[in-house]
Amino acid sequence: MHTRLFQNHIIRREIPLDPVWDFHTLNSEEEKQEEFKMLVPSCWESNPKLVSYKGKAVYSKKATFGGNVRLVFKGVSHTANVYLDKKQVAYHYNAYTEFSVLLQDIPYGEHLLEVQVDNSFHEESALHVSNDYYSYGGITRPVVMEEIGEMFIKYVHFIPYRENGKWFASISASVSNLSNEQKDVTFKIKIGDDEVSFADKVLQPNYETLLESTFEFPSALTYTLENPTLYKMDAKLLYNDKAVDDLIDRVGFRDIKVDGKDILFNGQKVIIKGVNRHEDYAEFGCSIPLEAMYRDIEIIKSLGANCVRTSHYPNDERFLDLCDENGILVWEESHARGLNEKQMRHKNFDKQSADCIKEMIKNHINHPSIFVWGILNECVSNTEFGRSCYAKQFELIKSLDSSRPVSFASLEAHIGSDLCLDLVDIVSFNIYPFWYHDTPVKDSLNTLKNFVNRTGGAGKPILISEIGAGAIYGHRNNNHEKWTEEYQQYALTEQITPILSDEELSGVIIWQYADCRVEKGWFHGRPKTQNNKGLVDIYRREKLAFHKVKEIFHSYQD
Ligand code: ADA
Repeated sequence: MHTRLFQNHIIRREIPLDPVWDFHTLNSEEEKQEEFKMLVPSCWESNPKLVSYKGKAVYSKKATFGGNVRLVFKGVSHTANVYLDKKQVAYHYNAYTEFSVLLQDIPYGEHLLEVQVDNSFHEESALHVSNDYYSYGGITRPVVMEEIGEMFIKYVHFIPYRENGKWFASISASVSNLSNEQKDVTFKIKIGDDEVSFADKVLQPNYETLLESTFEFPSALTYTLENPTLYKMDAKLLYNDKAVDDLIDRVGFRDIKVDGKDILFNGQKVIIKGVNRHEDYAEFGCSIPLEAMYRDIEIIKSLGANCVRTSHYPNDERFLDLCDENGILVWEESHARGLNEKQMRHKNFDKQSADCIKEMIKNHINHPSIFVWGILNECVSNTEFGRSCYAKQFELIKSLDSSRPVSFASLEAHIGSDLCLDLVDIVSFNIYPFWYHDTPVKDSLNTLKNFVNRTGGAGKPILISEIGAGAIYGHRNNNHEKWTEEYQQYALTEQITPILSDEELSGVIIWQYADCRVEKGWFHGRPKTQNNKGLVDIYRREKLAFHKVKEIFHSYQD
């Protein structure tokens, strides 16, 4: 099952897991209910009998294997308990980040793998709450089982930087020795025509060793948005001169900087022309087939956009691979949307947020398309308590990756009171003139800029991280009424033109690319229980505004 757009391993063997699993729902007494055959990956809502099912269910599958095995779950929505032969081997919370389980010294034979999944808004859940998007259920992203020997490569992180016109990279890798013996190994990494190595490393028994160094890559070509040059980063672990494990990822040599009010990509000022995109595609929900991801990228490119914001959670890695390949910049966001102070004081908020950030960065740090890390969309950024949460999370991000700017999309209502603008590298606000209010756009922008210039955000790039208007696909008339396609087209024209022509701003990310399903409690103001502010609808049918935005985006070249 492909978890990426390229082969991740040649030496490490993958144990195939058939895509159809046994499946049954559980009632509140955890008693077995109806049985189904369920496809993995998919959302259980794709099954007409489960289209709005909130609750628990169990996936089960028999597989034959033995020895050391690594199970990788790319995304289970949203609370997972994993069992092997009825014994719990893993727990994970959050639909949008990858987790893995290492099973050691398993006797060879047929084993029963079970995954209990819960998508209800249970009391332990601080981030998945009733919201203006839908928390689907199931094993929604690929699952892989890998055969592991005595030693294996956990990760290889690659941070490129340029010095005196030459490309270098700081590389940190983690290698695990599962045996009871000390092992002398060599760790080699090939990137394009260049090969670097960590020679003669001693791995202590039952221990994870971190390897860190910086290397020059003399033959590396720069990754640009026009020409997104990608390299396979092929890491091999050698023992007694024999390769015992490998890990293949893809990287690009590019740098991102903030310089005064500008965002610089390889030293060039870049103006963001983007769309916010939920992982939601009609009947497939958040488990979007690769073909549909590919189509989304092609539609977004045709719009003339150069950026996608993964509102409001980390995305499927295959989508990020498509962004890398197409030179589409990515604002990747940790999972949270519009939480109030009570929700941010939830007993699990800190841990679940930190886990999401760690897993997002650990698994996605090598994607050259990711230019900024975002957190806590429209949460409480105007109280001291709220500020302490933002500060903690930004500190964590900087400790994991200091090579990228950080930001958060602040609530329009916090213009005048936001306390967190000194914490960010890029100031970002969501504003909705011509939708939630009819203030002229220029006035909204001036109010925003005047406020930012009085805060710790002064002198930093300013991004309009959301702006937009609703339209029900096919609802058309010239009465200039909200919800018509004509009004959305008019509003977006009025909204984005002044932003893109404003030298003091670094661009706009339109809310949103496509309509998406929302939780049933959000029916009010959400016709069809959908957020209808998409430029295309859930089937990617273009609304009038799509064509207007296309015209405007194409008319603004950097
Ligand atoms: C907010 C929020 C989005 C969506 C949008 C809207 O800014 O960040 O998730 O809810 O508003 O449609 O109102």
